[in-house]
Amino acid sequence: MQFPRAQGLDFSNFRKLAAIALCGCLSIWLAACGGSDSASPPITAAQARSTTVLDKQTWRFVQDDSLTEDAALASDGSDWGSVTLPHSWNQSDAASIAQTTPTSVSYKRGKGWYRLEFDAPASGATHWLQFDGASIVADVWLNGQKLGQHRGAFTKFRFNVTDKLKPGKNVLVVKTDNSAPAAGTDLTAIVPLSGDFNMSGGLYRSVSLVSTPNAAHLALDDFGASGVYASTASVSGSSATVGLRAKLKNDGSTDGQFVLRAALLDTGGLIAQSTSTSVEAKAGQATEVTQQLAIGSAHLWDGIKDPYLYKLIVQIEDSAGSVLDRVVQDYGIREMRFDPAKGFFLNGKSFPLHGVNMHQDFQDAAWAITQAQTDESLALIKEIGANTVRLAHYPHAQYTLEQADKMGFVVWAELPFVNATVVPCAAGVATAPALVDNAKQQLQELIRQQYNHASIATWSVGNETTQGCGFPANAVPVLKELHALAKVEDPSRPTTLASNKDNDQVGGITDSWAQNQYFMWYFAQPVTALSTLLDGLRTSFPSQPVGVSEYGAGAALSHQSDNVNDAIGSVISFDTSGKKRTVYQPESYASLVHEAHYSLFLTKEYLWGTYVWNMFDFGSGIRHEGDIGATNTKGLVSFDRKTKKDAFYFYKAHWSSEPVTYITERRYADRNLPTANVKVYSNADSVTLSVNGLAIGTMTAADCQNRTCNFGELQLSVGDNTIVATGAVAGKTVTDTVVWKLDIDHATNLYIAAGQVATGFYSEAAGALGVQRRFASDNYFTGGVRKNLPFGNGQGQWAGPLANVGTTGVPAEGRVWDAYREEVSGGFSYNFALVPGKTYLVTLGFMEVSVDPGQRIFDVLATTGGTTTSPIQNLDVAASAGAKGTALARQFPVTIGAEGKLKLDFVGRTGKAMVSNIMVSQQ
Ligand code: GCB
Repeated sequence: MQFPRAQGLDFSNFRKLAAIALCGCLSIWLAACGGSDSASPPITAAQARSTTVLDKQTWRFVQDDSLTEDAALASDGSDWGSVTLPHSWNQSDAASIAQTTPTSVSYKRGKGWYRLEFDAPASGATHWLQFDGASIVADVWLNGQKLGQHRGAFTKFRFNVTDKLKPGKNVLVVKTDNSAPAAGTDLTAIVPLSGDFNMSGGLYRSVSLVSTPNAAHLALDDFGASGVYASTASVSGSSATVGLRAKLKNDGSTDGQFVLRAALLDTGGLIAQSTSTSVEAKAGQATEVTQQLAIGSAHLWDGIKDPYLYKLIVQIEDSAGSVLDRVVQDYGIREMRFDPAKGFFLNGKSFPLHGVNMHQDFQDAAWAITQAQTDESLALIKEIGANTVRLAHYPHAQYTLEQADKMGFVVWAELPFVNATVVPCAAGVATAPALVDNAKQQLQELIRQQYNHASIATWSVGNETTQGCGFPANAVPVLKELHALAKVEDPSRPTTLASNKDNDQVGGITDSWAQNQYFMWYFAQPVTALSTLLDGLRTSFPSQPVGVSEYGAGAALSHQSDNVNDAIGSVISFDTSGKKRTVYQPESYASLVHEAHYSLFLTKEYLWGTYVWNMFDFGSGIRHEGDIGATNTKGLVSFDRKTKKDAFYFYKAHWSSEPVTYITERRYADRNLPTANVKVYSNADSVTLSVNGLAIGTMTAADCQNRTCNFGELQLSVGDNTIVATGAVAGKTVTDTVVWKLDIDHATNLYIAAGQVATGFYSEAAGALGVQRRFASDNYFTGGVRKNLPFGNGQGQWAGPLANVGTTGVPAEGRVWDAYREEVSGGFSYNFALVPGKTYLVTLGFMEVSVDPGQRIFDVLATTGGTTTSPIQNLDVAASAGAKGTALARQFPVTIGAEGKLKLDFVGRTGKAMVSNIMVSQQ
């Protein structure tokens, strides 16, 4: 056969392809679009690759760790359950139950067996069983014959079953194993070895049968990829060049002559550019063809504002022009650049990336999410106005990437090399070569499978591997190897990694990098400390662009606060019985964390991107915190996607072009104090506030620094307080309304749990006025510092005995004693607004847990109507109570002066003054 030279265009053929691409499928094309190209015979299904999705057939399933391979293969599955895909046996444990119980629920890790009977395809020259993802290890048999094993929970893999399919009925058996990587098991050689997320088990993505009409095909055996690799080689003005590599695999028994034809079609179906190359492919071999498509007037993919996508069509034809195989994908032409001083650039323009992280799970689904659930998640990310998403901590589904391309999100894609580098963790144990091989395999799968997505800006080779034991020896060389491999696989994209410590050791390994830092959360330090850290990295690694890959705070929907302004350090995280636990997670504290971080980021031009951890609450069996179990609560949106937390609207006010005017703390509806601070997130020109129809005030955009309008303290009335915020934007208005209720007891009397950050946890039985008496969190203070008792039981309560609580005058509820306010120097005070002329009984609760008698002696002064008295003098709590952990009460009456104020000063004589709780009851 003569070796044909590069051919000219066959426009009629490509018009047909365009029609298919636009109409979505052949049958629709025949019905709706066929008229446009009636001169050419329609392409028949037999000419192109066919994919039969097997998901909705009847899969038999059993989760049984004791089932042997022989027994499983011998079973006809009739005594197993019936499921459809996507499926995970973790749909109904941690991802579901934990949401309704505050206790921690673990998730089942073990072995699940699937069995499917399916019919062989009617035609085709090669056949492939394709698994889009099976967790973690998958062993696959067809008709009793082992096809192989895949190791890695997130990537696509295929088996060539051309010679193994039988005419008629075939039996597929799959074992998936998501067991934890216990020491001595094979699972210790598969990444990830650990992580703050659940490794759901099962066939949680799609399974399909792919058939090609000819033995020559675009390589289906190339790490699960499409066999086609496109990247934007250059963009200059309006012209661009797209570089293509295609792998042609000839699985036939004879050598052949083929034409490889490629084209980019615009959204109108017109060919923007095309090319074709003649190629000889030897029997049984793969041949790589490189091509270029130069486009004179390219419409660029430009992020969320214009995510323009061409259709990339690559096909193999025989020398007579018949199509033998074809790959059709969306393709966006764009140029991305990371600058160490100026951040990220898209298509030559500065484009600061602001966005969110997300995992691939969903409440009641675990990892077995539907496309509709992915759509729901991405729609929320679009709504908030993010322009980038970090798909943590592993390769996400192809569908997610396709949607990210379409919606214009810039994507951080990641290898699941997370935290641990070796199991078991023991001195001198080195990272296993088999683990490194597996990480490399998964990296090649990630890059090849996701190569063509316009959205992907960077490949991350690891997350917090500095935490693994044996650092740096066990992680640094591996990160270097992975970086080098990523550059070979895809020289066009920079690598990155997420680091949280030992930055001097991991800095400089990858092209760019980013920080996971939880100031104000895990560290009791303000964001100024983060600022110093980032500026330091900028100086130490001047040529490596730095970003912030994670920051955030837990927010429990049922936890609220009266005042979080000095709460840094009192919201602490600690482990008990292996569970990560941050007990009190007021939503408003998380909001404060986000406000502080984001306003800092806006001052740092060099940051290439910042990513909130996390867009959604997600399943994490190692956790038990806030008000739910087995869940990381740092989401801006709840696990079921139904509730947007306050901080969601903070970002929406910054990022979205939609008008946002949102009153925070709507979930704190039953108020515990007679005043409330009103805070509104808004991007409006001005915001006007009213309460029960009465105008309170107007703030302009300039008053609302950081898109946050602080209206200050509002006096609430007994009953409903209907707060309305009206934002005016370009002559139009948007309003938001919340209703806060105040009962007569909490309007008249004050109950304050000093030092506490979360409100209302601490309740006494019905009070004198016949209503429940709830303690507010700390408020109305000046000076001093919040202190927690040393927790020990994992429930946020002091581990030691609590004596005397509940005796006359002292609150009985244990949690009222969990914290206290303590002097730093020069005393601290409380300032209350009370009714002039009324007499109140002030009851102060004290509990000593740290010092011995004689070491803390202080006075309490009361000032009202211009007169100061010393109702408590020389108080030595440890001596008077008799023992640590023993409650002590002191009471005194006070009649309020004409100005309606009472000031209590706590002043140390020896050591530091303190108070545990305060009750001020009108007599
Ligand atoms: C991190 C990890 C992430 C955790 C997060 C947290 O640094 O990268 O996987 O979920 O912290 O919430 O602690």
